[in-house]
Order: sequence, then C-alpha cells, then structure tokens
Amino acid sequence: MPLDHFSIIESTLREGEQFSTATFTTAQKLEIAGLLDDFGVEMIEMTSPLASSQSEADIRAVVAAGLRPRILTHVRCKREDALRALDTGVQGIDIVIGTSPQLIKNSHGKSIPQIIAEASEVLACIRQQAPNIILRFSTEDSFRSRESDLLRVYLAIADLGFVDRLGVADTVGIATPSRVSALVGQLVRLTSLDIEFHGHNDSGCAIANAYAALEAGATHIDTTVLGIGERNGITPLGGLIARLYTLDIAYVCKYNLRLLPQIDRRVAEICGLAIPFGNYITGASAFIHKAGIHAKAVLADPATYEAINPADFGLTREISIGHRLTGWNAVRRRAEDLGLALDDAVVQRITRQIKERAHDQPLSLDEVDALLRAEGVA
Ligand code: HCA
Ligand code: CU
Repeated sequence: MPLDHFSIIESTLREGEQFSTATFTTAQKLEIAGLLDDFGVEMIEMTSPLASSQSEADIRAVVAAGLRPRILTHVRCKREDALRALDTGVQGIDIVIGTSPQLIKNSHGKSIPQIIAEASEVLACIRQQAPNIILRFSTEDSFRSRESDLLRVYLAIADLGFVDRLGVADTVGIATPSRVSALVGQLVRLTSLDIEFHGHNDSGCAIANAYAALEAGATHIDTTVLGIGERNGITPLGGLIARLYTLDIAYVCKYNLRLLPQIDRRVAEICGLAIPFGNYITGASAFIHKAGIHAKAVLADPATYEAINPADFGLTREISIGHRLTGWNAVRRRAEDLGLALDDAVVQRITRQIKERAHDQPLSLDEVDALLRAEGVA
C-alpha cells in the first residue's frame, strides 16, 4: 500500500525558491537541506543548474554534503539541460514539459508528437550516460491538458523503459480530489512506474489532492516547508504530515516529527514571513482551547478536542481562561496549578468576575492569577 511506503519529494529548494520572498543563500540551502535530512524526507529537489551559476554551485554544495535524502534537480525537457544536470552529480533528474493547450501555445510551441519525440531523445540520452540515475518525466499543467494527449504522452514515455517515475502536476491549482484520483488511478493501472503528485494551492485543495493521489496509488508527493512556491504555493510539508497523522500516526512515524516546528520557524524567518496563525500543527493557535465547554472536556481528556497530540511535535496545548467564554473547570485547574486551595463556590464566583471584566477585552493570565491569589490559601 502506497500509504505505508510513500516518499516525500521536498521541493523547498526548487518550488519553494519560486515563492515571492524566497532567496536562499548557499549556507541557507545547506541548512534547510540538513534540517530536511534530520526530519527524514526521502528526496530533496533543487532548482535547475541553468537558472544561474549560483544555482549550479548550490546543487554541487548540497550533493557534496552527503546527506541521506536523494538530491534531485528539476530541468526542462532539453538535451542541454539534461547534460548540465548530469554534470552536477545529482542522484535524480526531474524532467518536465507542458502539455496543456495554454502551455503549448505560450511556452514552448511544440505539438504532442514533437513533445514525445523530444522527450524520448532527452530521456534516452540521460539513461545512456547515467544508467542508475533516478529519472522522472512529468507533464506540466496536467489538469488542463486533454486527457487523450496526456495518456498518449505518458504511455509513450512509459514504453521507452527509461524512466522510474511519472509525474502529475496541478500547475495552476484547479484540480479536485476526484480528478486527481481518476488520473493517478489510471496511470497506476496502465503502467508499473512510480507516480508523483505535485499540486498547487490556488483553490485550497493542495493537501486534499495530495492525499487523493496517495489513496489512488501515488508513491511520491511533492511538498515545500509552509507550502511556499509560485503564487500561493503547493502542498505544505506540515499539512501533509497532519493529514496522514490523523488517519494513522504509523504513516508518519518514520519522520522526526519534533523537528517540524523548528523547520517551519526557520524557513519563515529566512523568507521574512510569520507562520500563519492557522497553520497546520505550528500555527500559534493550533493547540489553544478557549470555550469553557471545550476546556472542561480537554482537561478531562485532550483527545476530546484534539486529533493531533502537540507533544508528538514537541509542542504544548494552552487552555485560554481570561475571556468571557471561560468556564469554571478551567479556572479551577488554574488555581490548582498555582497550588491554591479554593472552594468550588469561590472558583465559580471568580469565573463570573472574569467573564464580566473580560467583556470588552480579555484578561491576561497574570490578571486571572491575581484574582485567584487574592482569594486563595496556598
Ligand atoms: C515549474 C512548474 C511546476 C513543475 C512541477 C513538476 C508545476 O515551476 O516548473 O515538475 O512536477 O507546478 O507544474 O512546478
Ligand atoms: Cu509547481
């Protein structure tokens, strides 16, 4: 089952570098690659060596670091690009060419037969020079491509026997889980190759689509830290982890989950971003419980309102109490934490005070503590 042995192709150093505020120095690329290695991703994809001389030098530097993840680079379907990629010493090459009418018209101008002919030549050239390299062929903008064109291209490439993996890309973020499932399922049935899914998040389905791909038999999912990438990005690493964790923690226990907060924080810092408040797992509010009814149940058993245990990620939950939705069970727990012995009737009275005083603005924890201490006997 793919869910038991899928791989993450972490593309922060390729797709992520295409995010509006991302410009990684060589040292930062090495640091990010090192963190991703410690986290345990299986593959790291890097920007094409043709993008700039620095990009090429950075691939060499990351390859030379001898990390556990396979280092891949991502290039256009051109002989010149393939040769430059091979020269960097990467362990894998990801080839991509657009197949949608939009990309055929505005990007490369080649017909479907020309795409197949060119790809066949480029892939043969790579395979001849590097029999053991991991080779992937992907259609760009797969979900706006004609289905007949897509299948013609994929089947012709699969028949050549040169590639290990076929990639499906939702380049403009318009796919739905059912469409992803249908296309990936078709490729799984028609070929014996590994299948990769790369999904943009323009309409908010990047995680759901990645999951649909896995369910349909995909073996590889592209992610970036925090989901950074072109426009509003792709499937976020932490979001994919959250999706799989909540189905079965066994799917993600191969990764060093406690490193996720540090990875999100560091990439946010490098890109000059704040981690969004609602971010999967690492958003500031991800483990804050507020309403009295929730707080009471969480104090009895956190799993009542938590599908994810923050401790698995080295994080802690917070029960917010200084507001007008508060409840006396949460206030009593705070008094106990402060070592104060208070009768229930007193805690209930203090709770009413908190609710009244917090009508316009919440009380700080210090203010709540002061109310409790004024009544309590330590
Ligand atoms: C790009 C487009 C791409 C490629 C994806 C892939 C996309 O920036 O080159 O090669 O799997 O979204 O289609 O990122
Ligand atoms: Cu992309």
